[in-house]
Amino acid sequence: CTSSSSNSHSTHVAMDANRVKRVSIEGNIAVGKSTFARLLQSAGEDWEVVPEPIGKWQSIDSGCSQTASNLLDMMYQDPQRWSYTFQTNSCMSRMRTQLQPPPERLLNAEGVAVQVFERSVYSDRYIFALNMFQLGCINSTEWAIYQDWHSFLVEQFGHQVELEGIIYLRAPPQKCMERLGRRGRMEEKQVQLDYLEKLHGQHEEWLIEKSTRLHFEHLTRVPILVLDAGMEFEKYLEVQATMITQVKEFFS
Ligand code: DCP
Repeated sequence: CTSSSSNSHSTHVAMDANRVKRVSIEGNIAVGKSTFARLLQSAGEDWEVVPEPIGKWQSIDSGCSQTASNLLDMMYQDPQRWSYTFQTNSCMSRMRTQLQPPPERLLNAEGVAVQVFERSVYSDRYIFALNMFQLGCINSTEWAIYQDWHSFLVEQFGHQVELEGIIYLRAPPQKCMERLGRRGRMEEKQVQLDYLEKLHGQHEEWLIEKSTRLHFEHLTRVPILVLDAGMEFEKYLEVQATMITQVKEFFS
């Protein structure tokens, strides 16, 4: 089996890392991160929204078989067997996305570009991987290995994976459950409210109570904007406008 990848783009600037502002949108499964990211994109700011590479997790080409594997599905079907593999893959694909330089056209007059990500390498670790470890789906050996390579990579990439801000879309787990049901992603059909409650708890500990033990000094200083995503903001223009104003003020 062979595989290769390349991420060089001639239309992208090789810019000094500290001239890119990276912001991540965090929040429970199905809270509406993609919807909110699209809203931000259309809000007129020159921000690049970088979607989560979920399609890659649903279709992994091993190069050795006729059909691609759906690792997201495998993880939900047999979390004990596949959680470590899934978390490794999701974090690696996100690292790659987070390291992509923004297109040149996004530079503002001061030579700064803003990139908005759906989630980050930090929620991969402090929300999902940690949760799977606490649930016993990642064992202590896997957890030690995960943390080791995660810290190593984040430290090696330094500024290139640091965030300048976090937007936390906060909503009751019950609301996320309803939205999850409505969107009907095949792989998530057995997700229970209980699981969303645990993930909600992880978000709260990290972003509100600040009791999660973080391993990166810069992360303890990142400003966090908490937005109430309990309302159906997709439907209501006034709610959208208020949220966008809050974001603009936060980053001005
Ligand atoms: N996932 C996971 N572990 C990660 C990242 C994601 O298990 N480290 C899973 C949870 C979901 C799917 O991947 O089943 C996508 O989750 P997200 O919450 O990141 O994205 P959504 O598409 O649910 O976000 P939203 O509906 O808020 O746009």
